[in-house]
Amino acid sequence: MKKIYNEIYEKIKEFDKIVIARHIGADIDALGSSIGLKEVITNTFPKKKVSVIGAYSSIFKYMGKMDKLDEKEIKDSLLIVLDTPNIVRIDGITNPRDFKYIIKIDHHPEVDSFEDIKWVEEDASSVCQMLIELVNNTDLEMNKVAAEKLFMGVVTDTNRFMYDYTSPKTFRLVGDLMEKQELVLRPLYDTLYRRNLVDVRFNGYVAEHLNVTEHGLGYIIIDDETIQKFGGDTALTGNIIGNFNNINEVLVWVFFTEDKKNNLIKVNARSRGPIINTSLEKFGGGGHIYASGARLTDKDDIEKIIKELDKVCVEYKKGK
Ligand SMILES: [Mn+2]
Repeated sequence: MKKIYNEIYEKIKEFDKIVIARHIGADIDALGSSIGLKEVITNTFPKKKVSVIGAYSSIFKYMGKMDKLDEKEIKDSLLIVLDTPNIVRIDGITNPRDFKYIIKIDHHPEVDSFEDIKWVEEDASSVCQMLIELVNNTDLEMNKVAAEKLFMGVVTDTNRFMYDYTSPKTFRLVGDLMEKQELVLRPLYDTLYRRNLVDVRFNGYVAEHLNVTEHGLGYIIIDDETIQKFGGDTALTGNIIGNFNNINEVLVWVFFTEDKKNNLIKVNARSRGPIINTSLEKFGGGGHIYASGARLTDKDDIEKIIKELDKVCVEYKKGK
């Protein structure tokens, strides 16, 4: 293991221009890891030019701003891809191989091999956790700004240290970080978890209208009219989907959200047992085993996904 820390560190040291990318539909682990790593690199090597690319996230605006990719510099730059297993999900880059050198750091099951060196650990709680580990084992220098971003990524990807991937190592890394960087938790948790009333009302709407099959699949189709009624932002579903965990009658839950502007249906699925990413891969999506998504252009796929995930629940119950 030691070797990979060093290889990554040496490449970061070698390049003057570094571009950091992460997955589309960024979550806090993706944003925290990319912005946190930029902070760590510029803190250690102030002369390097480091750019974090990808779409700006308005719902997570507190995580920070994005940089512009300078096309002319691609061929001389090091690309670091975080939290993203496949090329089509890298936000802002179509041909990663145009970069001079590519490092992939990820905790998703592997899909595409596009990198020169990789550090993929499926049982790491988050990429943010992996980066704390990387910094601890190299001459990269942490600071408080980076520590806060990385901490928030660990907290959210583990759902406040609840998911199975939360390990003794997670607590050791985070505990040590908290102590050394004097992290104060209250403002960080306020940033992450304070909600707008519209989210709470939307949560109530979904709770009220969720269909639940006898096998434990919860599903809801949220049309554009409903989205407009709650303010018009389709990202709203992502804010509340985590609230439907730990319900006796619901094993897997999936939200289909109409995105009229982009003419597609966003699929957001979660599970508290059955493996669901393989099901969504059949519809061009994917993700983690318990948290996956897809984007549909064909409305007929909605019914197919409902059937597929219901079957997954049946098989899971049989196996128990
Ligand atoms: Mn992640």
